[in-house]
Amino acid sequence: MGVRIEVWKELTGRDIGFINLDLAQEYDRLVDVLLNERPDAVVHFAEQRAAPYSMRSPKAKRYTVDNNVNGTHNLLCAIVQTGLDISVVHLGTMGVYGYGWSGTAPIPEGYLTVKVPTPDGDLDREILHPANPGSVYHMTKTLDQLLFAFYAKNDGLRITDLHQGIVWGTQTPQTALDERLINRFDYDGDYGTVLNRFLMQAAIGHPLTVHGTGGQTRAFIHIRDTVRCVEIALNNPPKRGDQPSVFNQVTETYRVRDLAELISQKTGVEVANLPNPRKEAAENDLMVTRDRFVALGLEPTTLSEGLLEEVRDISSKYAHRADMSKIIARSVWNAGMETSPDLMR
Ligand code: USQ
Repeated sequence: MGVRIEVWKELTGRDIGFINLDLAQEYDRLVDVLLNERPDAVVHFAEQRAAPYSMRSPKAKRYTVDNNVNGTHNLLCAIVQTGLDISVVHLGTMGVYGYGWSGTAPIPEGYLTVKVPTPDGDLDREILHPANPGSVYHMTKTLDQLLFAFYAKNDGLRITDLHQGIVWGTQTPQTALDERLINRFDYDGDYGTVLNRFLMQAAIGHPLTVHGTGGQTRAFIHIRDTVRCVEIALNNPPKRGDQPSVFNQVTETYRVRDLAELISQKTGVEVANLPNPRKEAAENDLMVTRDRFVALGLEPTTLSEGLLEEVRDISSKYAHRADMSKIIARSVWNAGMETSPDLMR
């Protein structure tokens, strides 16, 4: 972190302050930081972010809930305590909606219009889309949604929740300025996301690790668009008294097996259909409404040859660091579920 901050200063002349604080544990320090800094906005990324890690053990499940839910609540409570008008932009997940619940109906941006039958006729109501998490990690993000709804209603906090899809890619225009600004690249079974894992596997000649049939359809976004979306959200906060503003932060949807086939065709690396360590639908459709960011100026980065190659090139460059024993996903959703042995040593 120290090096990256120094390099950023060297390249741009700008300072980035850094305070190492545990949001879930150090409440009083958090209040002091807010009072000293008096920020206009807080971007809240301070959560354990991996579904497989959250299912790894009772300890990991408890850590994920304690850290994520406490951290979010501490932030909201601290903002109210300071009395400052600070807007919050939170990194949520598409996984709060679950997969397949609404069939082929497009998933709306956070809220669903429903009819409530009453003895006096139907009432039209807008409700938070039903939560349908597929892991302890995703469950914490659904709990965050309730915290946001309460603090927006009770205290008038201005909150934006970004329901982000699976991030792929490694470089943003900022990190590409200097190798010392390089971002972390997770390829392991717990933290690596699927498309980056496939690209890394292709770079080292490892069979592509498709879970089950690969019929899982998921929403994706390139890392460049992630940072652009956060910028757009910061510039367009809700008003005091509004319900939390929800954006679906995704640009495209793909089926896992189609991504594997695409990469296999380009690289000649074979596809391996492995036992799925997760409890998830083997096949699902996914339609997502994602109009809000586009209306506010996002120009979606789509899956392109050049960007796929950029990830593969970076993976090849650092291939000597790959630990083959970390590639197979081994966090299982229920005790006793089957996992694959290592495919390469
Ligand atoms: N998968 C494979 N092979 C692999 C890895 C994953 O077939 O080697 C499959 C998984 O079984 C799953 C799908 O690919 O069906 C996506 O897995 P993932 O690990 O890429 O994504 P996920 O666990 O859903 O979580 C990631 C991020 C999380 C974020 C979420 C967005 O780790 O922080 O919230 O993507 S979303 O999936 O839209 O909820």
